[in-house]
Amino acid sequence: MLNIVIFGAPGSGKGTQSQKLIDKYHLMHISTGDILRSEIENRTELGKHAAKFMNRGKLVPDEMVIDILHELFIHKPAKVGYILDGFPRTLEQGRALDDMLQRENENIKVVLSLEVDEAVLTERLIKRGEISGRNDDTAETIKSRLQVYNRQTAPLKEYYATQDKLVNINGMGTIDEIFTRIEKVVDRLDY
Ligand code: B4P
Repeated sequence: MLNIVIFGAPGSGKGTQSQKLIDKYHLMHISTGDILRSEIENRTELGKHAAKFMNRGKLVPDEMVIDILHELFIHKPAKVGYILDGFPRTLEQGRALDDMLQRENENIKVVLSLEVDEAVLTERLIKRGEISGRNDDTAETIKSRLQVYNRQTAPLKEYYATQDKLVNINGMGTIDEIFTRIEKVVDRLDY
């Protein structure tokens, strides 16, 4: 199966490029951010708890997102593969993901890390906040999310580099230019 992790700081284009990957390769999209936002919108207990973290630019506790993933893997098996967007975000989540996939005799084929300068990230997120009104796209929260990324999420790059799965993608330029770089990597994979 073609299981891809799309990785990068907030605003690096994970959601945007995931959509293009789904269209071309027919993968099943798993975005923990989208799932959590839908829980908030539906005012579920999980959503109310998650909002306390997300609105401050913090990560939602590992056990919460790992449980969500677990349920999805059981009830929504992918045919071609998964595109994991925004998960894993901590080493603990990375290890849990490897365990879940291993139980199905599956693994991650590649981790695409979108590399974007912080000034560009901030600019993109502020723009999105103005258009969408997303609660976590405010100047103060963006700063906190970038710090959280550098402290808790970026160490996963080393984890995947050691497994020889990490590919850095230049995430600057137009959406199509970036996707062309991604296609070159994915089309070379054996799956
Ligand atoms: P996410 O929904 O994953 O939020 P994100 O990182 O900001 O999204 P993304 O990176 O996909 O946005 P994109 O660049 O596509 O998570 C939100 C929150 O949920 C987290 O902060 C955390 O609290 C919680 N959470 C989620 N998963 C979790 C987990 N596993 N563990 C714990 N907590 C978790 O888009 C950004 C903007 O840039 C868009 O407006 C887009 O149009 C624009 N853009 C994209 N590419 C562009 C380009 N090439 N040029 C110009 N603009 C571009």
